[in-house]
Amino acid sequence: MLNIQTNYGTYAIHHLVDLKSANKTLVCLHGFMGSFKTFEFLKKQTDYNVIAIDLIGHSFSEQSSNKEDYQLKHIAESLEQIFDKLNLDEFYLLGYSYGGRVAMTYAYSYPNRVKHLILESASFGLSTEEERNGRHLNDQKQADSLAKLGMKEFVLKWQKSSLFSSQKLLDTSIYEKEIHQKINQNPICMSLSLLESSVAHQPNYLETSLFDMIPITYISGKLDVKYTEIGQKSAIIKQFDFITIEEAGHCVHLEKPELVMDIIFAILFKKIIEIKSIKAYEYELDLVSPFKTSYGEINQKKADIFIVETTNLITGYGELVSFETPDYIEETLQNDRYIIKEHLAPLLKNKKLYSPRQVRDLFMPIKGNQMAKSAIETAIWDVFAKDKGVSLNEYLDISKQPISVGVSIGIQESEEKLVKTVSSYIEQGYTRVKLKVSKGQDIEYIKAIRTAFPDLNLMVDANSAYHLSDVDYLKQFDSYQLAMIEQPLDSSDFYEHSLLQKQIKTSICLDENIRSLDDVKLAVHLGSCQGINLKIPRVGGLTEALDILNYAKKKQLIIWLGGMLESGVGRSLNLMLANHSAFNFPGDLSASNRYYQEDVIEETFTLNNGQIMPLSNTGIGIRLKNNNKKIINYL
Ligand code: OSB
Ligand code: MG
Repeated sequence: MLNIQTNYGTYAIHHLVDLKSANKTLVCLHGFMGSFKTFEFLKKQTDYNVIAIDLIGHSFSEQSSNKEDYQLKHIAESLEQIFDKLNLDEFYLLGYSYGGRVAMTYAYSYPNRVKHLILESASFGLSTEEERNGRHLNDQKQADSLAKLGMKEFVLKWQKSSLFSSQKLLDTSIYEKEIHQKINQNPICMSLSLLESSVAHQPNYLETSLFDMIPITYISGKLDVKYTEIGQKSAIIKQFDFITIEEAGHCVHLEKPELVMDIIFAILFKKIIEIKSIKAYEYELDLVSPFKTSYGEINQKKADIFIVETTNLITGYGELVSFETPDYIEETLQNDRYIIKEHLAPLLKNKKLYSPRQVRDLFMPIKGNQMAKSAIETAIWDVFAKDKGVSLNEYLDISKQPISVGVSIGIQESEEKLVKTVSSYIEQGYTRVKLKVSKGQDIEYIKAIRTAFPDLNLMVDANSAYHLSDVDYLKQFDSYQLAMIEQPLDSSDFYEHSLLQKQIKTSICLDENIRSLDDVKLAVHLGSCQGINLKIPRVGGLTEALDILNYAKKKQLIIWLGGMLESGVGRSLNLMLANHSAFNFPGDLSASNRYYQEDVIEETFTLNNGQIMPLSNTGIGIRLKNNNKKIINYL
């Protein structure tokens, strides 16, 4: 921490990451009752320098009792002196709420050093004398309330504002840290800040030339209706970029730190993308051997590979994994093509994207159809990683290591045939075997495998073959040390699974009915399962998958990565995620030769000591083989 004396008080300056002189610098200004700690989430990155300044009267800056020090134009003057002393000639300026108003005041008075202004949930100012007077009276009331209640009660009352209500959904530890930081401020200084730095004493920047002087980006949380409207309406009159984030309130950086980080990165490094086209190739892939489940058998799988191209000519690939028949879940390939063409692709038209995480937000008006969404969303993750010049592994900050994998074996003609098949997979090095079962083609098969391979890490997948009335029948499974039984009951049931789990010892793992983080929460709270098969496409893409992984880690769930008989495109994506630290069981990730006669990508995944290595090139790392297929236009 550095203390810098100015004409209007001494300020505390915090370098949040190791300073590198060659790097760009982001200066951050916190909100009312906040501190430099607001921006600690930016410590995770090393791409740019982060300087957070405690505003006057806040945290480590001077607890000044001098009214003048709190006037916005004097704060701006102090900041100019600070930047001068730091020899900071050029920087990006981020201001949250009150800090956003300080940032505007500074940038308007001293525009030369500011490359770009990023405003998070900040008011531009009021238009009429009447509004300003009203605001002043209200500030006075707040200050009186602070004097009467003291810091703690005042903060608790302050937090009751609808601007912050969504924060209560955060982890209690995060929420309490936020409250604690505010309670520790000096009440006299907070009162001065409230009164002297008020919106009542600033111009309405929408009526100034600020927007012609500096490029501006405005961020709001969609649940904060007031500031979202301010951003939206103002962006129509003035030249600036407006971004609103779903499922976040006023304090966007607290509720969606990754998204805010991505937005900052995109602005600093000019990595904002626009989709130019979406196209697809339609493949028909022949399986090396038929895949039989409790609901049907296939010899061939159709796979559409989506190709997303940006205006700066980056190409991302995503796989549509749905089946032609709605027998695994209700989604079908034919319908997904329609959904992408008519409903998803148009949502991306002429949109600036700062983060792959924004795609889930953009797709939110369209219900369900997760696999359709995932095909496009994952292609856009590929684009962003490529634009940054790193593998998706690295982009997600997941280590690149060989991954222990399992194999999913379809129902075989006979027990002898099954033992042979399993034996050959074990010889190849697979560390976990999953048997597909259906009623009648189960116990004898399990028994045969268990007898032949007493120590094998073995599990079964029923794909909804049983009914709750089969509970006594299913109890027999408990004698075979199965790691788990996947989706024994209906593909949309949670309740009966919870009843079943109470009566059988074998852990239930849910697959078909997990379409979102909400589904995982429901399953956990009902006790429907102990494990989750996480398939990126079944939950609508990588953003939701990552949220599920973070939740699973906190709840210490058994979680592993499932497959959809993907071609090399989807498989490479799966392998990029499979080293995520939340996974704790080998996934359905097999070598290329287990699946198709011929794959769609140049690369092959081979098994080495039971492990597969993710690819290393940028993005998902694949190159599509040349083909003479017709290309289908979606956008
Ligand atoms: O239920 O997990 C399933 C494949 C297609 C459809 C459903 C399922 C499966 C698998 C995974 O078992 C096979 C794989 O991709 O290795
Ligand atoms: Mg399954």
